[in-house]
Amino acid sequence: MADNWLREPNWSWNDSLEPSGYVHDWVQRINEVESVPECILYGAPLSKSSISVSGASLYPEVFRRLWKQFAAYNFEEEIDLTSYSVADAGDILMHTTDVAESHRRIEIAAYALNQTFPKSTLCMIGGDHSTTACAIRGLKRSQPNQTIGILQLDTHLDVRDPAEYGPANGTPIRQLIEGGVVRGEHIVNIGLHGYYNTKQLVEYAKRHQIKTYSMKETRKIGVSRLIEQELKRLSSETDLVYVTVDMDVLDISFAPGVPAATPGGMRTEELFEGLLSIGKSPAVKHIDFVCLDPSRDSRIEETCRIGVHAWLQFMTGRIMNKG
Ligand SMILES: [Mn+2]
Repeated sequence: MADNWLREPNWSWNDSLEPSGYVHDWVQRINEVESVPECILYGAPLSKSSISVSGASLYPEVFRRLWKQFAAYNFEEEIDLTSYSVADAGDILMHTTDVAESHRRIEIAAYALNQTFPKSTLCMIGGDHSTTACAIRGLKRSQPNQTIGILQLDTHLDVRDPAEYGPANGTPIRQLIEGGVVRGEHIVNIGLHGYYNTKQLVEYAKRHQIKTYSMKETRKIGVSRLIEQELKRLSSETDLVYVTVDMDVLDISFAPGVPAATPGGMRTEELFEGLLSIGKSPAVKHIDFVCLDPSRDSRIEETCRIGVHAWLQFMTGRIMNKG
């Protein structure tokens, strides 16, 4: 059937003889679950749409290989992750060369997952940042009368002109505004800093009332406090919130595997703390993690490990929200 492009992921690393208490023993394949999962994971392995060369399409597979090294238990919060049900729906099959067709498939997959599992939290593993625009369009198509708010953790505004760059990783937010999918005032960007957004792009964001917080302001208020405050505001003004985590929000010294990471960015412990708060918010319907490129990462795969840890923090927050 052409309306579902999801394919079984490579689970060969996950085969173990007996349950060991690690993440791969906890996450189930979607066709194995008996009741509706609380969270559904799916991969969007696309980076042909990246403005600079990117191997982010490789991340969903590396993500699933590395999670084998993480216990399904959060030591700091004393939380057993296995009390939360997570199903892996696999990766969306990408077209070999046709980026527009691949984008269409991501939109359809997000739509279909939301239609089938309206109560589950969705989590997309990218891919470059162009995939976010597709997932949000899919969500909107599934719930056309619902207003969507976006919380974006990013070094960039991602409002470059689609007329010039096309549906690339520098344009997703502007695509959504111009497409009438999300209103500028329902978008919050946290993590901006330094010299990575031109004055013209900042002016575009102001004109469309995108709410922005620099790293400096974020640190002054506190990452968690700011995120909690903005999620509360977004949830009072919109029906559901989509969170997009561009891993380039991280400081370059933490993230060799994110080609667009920059000096002066977020520290890992700040990102982890923020994701706990995001996980705790009942307003969050969908989250994604994008722009992590395993082909640029160090030999010890440090950035990809940060990516898995970041996702687990969100999961921990989800369980804390359940109470
Ligand atoms: Mn971005």
